[in-house]
Amino acid sequence: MEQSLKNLEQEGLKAIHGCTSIETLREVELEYFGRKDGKLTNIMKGLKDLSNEEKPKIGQLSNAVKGVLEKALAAKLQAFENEKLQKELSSDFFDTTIPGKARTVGHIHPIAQVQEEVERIFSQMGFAVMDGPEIESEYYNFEGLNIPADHPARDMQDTFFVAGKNDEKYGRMVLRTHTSPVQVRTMEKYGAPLRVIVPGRVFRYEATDASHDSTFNQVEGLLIDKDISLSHLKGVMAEFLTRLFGKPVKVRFRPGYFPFVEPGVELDFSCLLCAGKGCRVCKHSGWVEFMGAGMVHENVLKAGGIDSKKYQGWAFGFGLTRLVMMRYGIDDIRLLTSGELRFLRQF
Ligand code: FA5
Repeated sequence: MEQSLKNLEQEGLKAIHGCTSIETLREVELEYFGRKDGKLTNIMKGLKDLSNEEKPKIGQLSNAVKGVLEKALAAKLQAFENEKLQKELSSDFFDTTIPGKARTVGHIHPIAQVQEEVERIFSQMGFAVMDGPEIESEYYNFEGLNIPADHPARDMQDTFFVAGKNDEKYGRMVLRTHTSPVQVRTMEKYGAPLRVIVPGRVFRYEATDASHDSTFNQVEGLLIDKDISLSHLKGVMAEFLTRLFGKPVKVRFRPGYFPFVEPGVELDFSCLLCAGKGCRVCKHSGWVEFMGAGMVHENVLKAGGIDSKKYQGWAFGFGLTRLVMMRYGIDDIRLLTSGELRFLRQF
């Protein structure tokens, strides 16, 4: 009995050490300690049948064997668990000494930056910011603005036509050549009084050069109320440009022609570079050409459903892209839509 217990211990240790996985270790544990038919369990169960002389000796020995095997099982289990942990750690290894990867953060395009500033200043003066479709009908782009189909003023803006429907009232579809179509749209929608600006993209079938692009941005302004005159426009624009440039700016009117205003004007502002003395930027005139404007034509008010006997107002339209060029001293308009990051990262 004594010998077979010693053999069992050796055999058990060998089986434990030979295990290659937790699963096989569980099998060995069952083989020796299984409640029903474990090799050691059976010996322990048989202790009661031994003689009084043998009982304590064999009892002690089997407890010792049990202890040795249990210890070996626990050590082997621990070894497997350590191995598993080690594997997990090495696959998830995170080297805290490696320098971090810098995340690049984008920024707002210079045209959008200036547009936001323009919107902020006009909002402070009580103007609402409106929007309109870039694909527009001939009616809103021309007829509604007092430019009939056979009028030579149609040639002032070379137009991209969009293939498709040709409605009897609204005509063909075009890429809007200016933001002015939103004048009639907002009058129809909101009536008078009105105080809005409309920033947006416009398109012209034009050859491009350093100061002309075929896609550019404009800002339209429209104010309709009682007893409105061009002197209000002069005051609003002088205030707007002064806030935008952060120094006092003067404005002046020259006669201008646009079919949708009467009278029509061109507005210039005093050159900021030379303070009116004359330089290369203002072509030595002391003034920079800025925008077209005028009192809204009676026919346009009519198209917008506004009673011209009660209300009148003015409208203006300036090139936002050109303003951005002036603001940042950009000498080629095409850079702004080139997607060239080395250029854009400067702003
Ligand atoms: C107009 O588009 C009129 N709708 C403006 C207007 C509105 C007048 C309301 C009266 C009342 P004009 O074609 O001049 O006007 O264009 C206005 C501005 O857009 C110009 O002053 C210029 O700054 C800019 N612009 C015109 N063509 C180009 C172009 N090809 N590239 C970049 N900017 C341009």
